[in-house]
Amino acid sequence: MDQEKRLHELKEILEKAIYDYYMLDAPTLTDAEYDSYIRELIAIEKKHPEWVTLDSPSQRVGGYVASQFPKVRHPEPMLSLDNAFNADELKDFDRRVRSAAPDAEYVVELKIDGLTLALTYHDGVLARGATRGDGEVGEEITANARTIRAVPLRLTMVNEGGSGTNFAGTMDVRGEGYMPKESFLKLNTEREEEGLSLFANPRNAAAGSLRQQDSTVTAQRKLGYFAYQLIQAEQMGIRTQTGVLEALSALGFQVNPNYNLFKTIDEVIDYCRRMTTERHGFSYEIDGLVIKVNRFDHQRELGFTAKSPRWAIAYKFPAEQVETRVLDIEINVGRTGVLTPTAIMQDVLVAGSTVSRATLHNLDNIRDKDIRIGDHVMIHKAGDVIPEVIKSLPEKRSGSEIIFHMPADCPSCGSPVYRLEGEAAHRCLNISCPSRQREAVIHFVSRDAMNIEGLGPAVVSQLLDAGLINDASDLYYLQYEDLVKLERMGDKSARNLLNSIETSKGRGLAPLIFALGIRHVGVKVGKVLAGRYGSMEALENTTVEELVAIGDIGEIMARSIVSFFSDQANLEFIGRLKTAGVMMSATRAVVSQELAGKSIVVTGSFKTWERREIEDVIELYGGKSASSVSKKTSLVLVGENPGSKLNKARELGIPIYSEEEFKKLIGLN
Ligand code: 3B8
Repeated sequence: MDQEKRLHELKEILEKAIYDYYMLDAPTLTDAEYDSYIRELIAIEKKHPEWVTLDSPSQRVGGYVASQFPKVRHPEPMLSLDNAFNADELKDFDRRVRSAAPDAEYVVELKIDGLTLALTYHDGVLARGATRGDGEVGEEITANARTIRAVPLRLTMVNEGGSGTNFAGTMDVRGEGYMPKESFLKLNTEREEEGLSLFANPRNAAAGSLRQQDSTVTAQRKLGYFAYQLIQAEQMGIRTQTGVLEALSALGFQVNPNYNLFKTIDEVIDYCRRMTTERHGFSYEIDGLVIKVNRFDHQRELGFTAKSPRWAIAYKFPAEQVETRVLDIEINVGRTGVLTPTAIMQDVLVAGSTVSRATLHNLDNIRDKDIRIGDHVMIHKAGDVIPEVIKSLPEKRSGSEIIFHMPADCPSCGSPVYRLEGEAAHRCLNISCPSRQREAVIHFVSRDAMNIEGLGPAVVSQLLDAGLINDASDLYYLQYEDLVKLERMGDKSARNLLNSIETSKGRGLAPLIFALGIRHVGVKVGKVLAGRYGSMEALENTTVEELVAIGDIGEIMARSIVSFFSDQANLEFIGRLKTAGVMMSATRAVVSQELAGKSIVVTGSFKTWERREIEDVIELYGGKSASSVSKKTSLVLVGENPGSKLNKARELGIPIYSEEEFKKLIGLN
């Protein structure tokens, strides 16, 4: 067959496979098939380098198949648990359970803060260990799983009372791999002495340990494992979750002993309260409790949603507050010139990781909470992630605390700092302020923007300090010889960096618009503008009226956009990008034209897609998604729990499509 024709055919097959896998969650090729097509494609491209394009699936290999571990498909998808954060949400759960299984009983287990690890036994012998991955496909880490002492390599024979466990065939066990607190602290102490980067929490440390190429390293990390699920339990005659835990224990697994059976949700809630205060009393971290309907027949009645069992829920402990001290307040100057005060604090462990900095947002916040340098403060993690100062503890002051003042001059460039009318923020208005430029470059290369890998804040600083770049456009003119001269930049990282910079040229119009850092223009608006204008040039020539007429864009945003494109310096910046070959028009990969010319409004939730994926699906089939129903709407796609858009569609007589009908329309089933 003609090589060029085969190349196109392979690309089509592979693109469809990626689409089916990542967008539809419905894989059509096995990993082995995918790999074999990719190898064939790469072989042709090697012979004909002139045929390689930036959008070839071969270019993705680094991204998707980067892992060193083989992928394995789980025998049953590994689902995740729904969360409950308070007693009311537990009662809601109970109501749902009771409507299907009125006399259900609950087993409550500790929720170990580790990572799910699936073990497969053949004829009683450990054959495979796999991480959760995306729930469908995980990574095979058998050699590393074998190093965990709590993981039996061979199951114990249990043959009492005739209910002998049959080892012939396959047994799949799931549980939580974790790192005990003591091992975690010891590991980080050692790493600190060796000048290595520290793990933020035991869970990350456990994950890092299981993903070691060298399993002797994993062995030294002293991981634990608690088993809680046995896929073939039913076939083995087991009828309850407590039965599973007992059987696992008899087979030689470690089962966490702190589980309890309760008849009512009130007892469960009492227990949750008690464990919330006792949560730190274990030698491993727990982040909540798992509540499961005990009997399998009840579980079956309840079934599953797309992502989670309806018969179980995770009760998550409330965010923790701990005390520490503010040692200093530092100022960071951001991309838009805003001066953000940051508290530098004594290291403290909060919600599982060490924290030493927290944003204080602005001067008003510091004054409202009366936070002074030297103060004792209470901190927590907002959303369990972002460290935040809740309040100061004035009763603990010694008198030597210092009241914070915003500097009169920008700490980065020395130009005067202003507080604009009606704004909480103090700003440096100097657009060539080095700190602002640094942040602008960091934004430009970030994941949702041009997604240039290997270009973290430290490297950006190096490039700016060495005078190799003045702004982000200069990245596209960097030479290999410039890069290798930099400290800590080897031959390989220099090449990789140049590659990612090159790849980013084809990233597309929407991320590029976002990358420009126009005030008020986020990822979403970037997409709207790219979809509407199709090219940078068209956008450069737009007007406030035209922008406002789109509907998704307000007056302030429109002014900001027009003002950005009327600035000569910005146009020159874009010009340098264009000259370097950065793609300036919207050429979104469109798989087909089923939805061409259709404006589609979506409401509700869906089985096949996450809400945020649907817009991409619509675009992939040539359609446009709109946020509100109007006479111009071609159709409204309605999922579960639709909002008021459905009524509006009915009023206006817009065609309404269910998920199934929509899938038929675009030729999926
Ligand atoms: C079903 C049951 C997920 C889990 C589960 O200690 C399901 O049971 C799950 F879809 O993630 N971290 C536990 C823990 C986690 C899960 C579980 N039981 N004890 C845990």
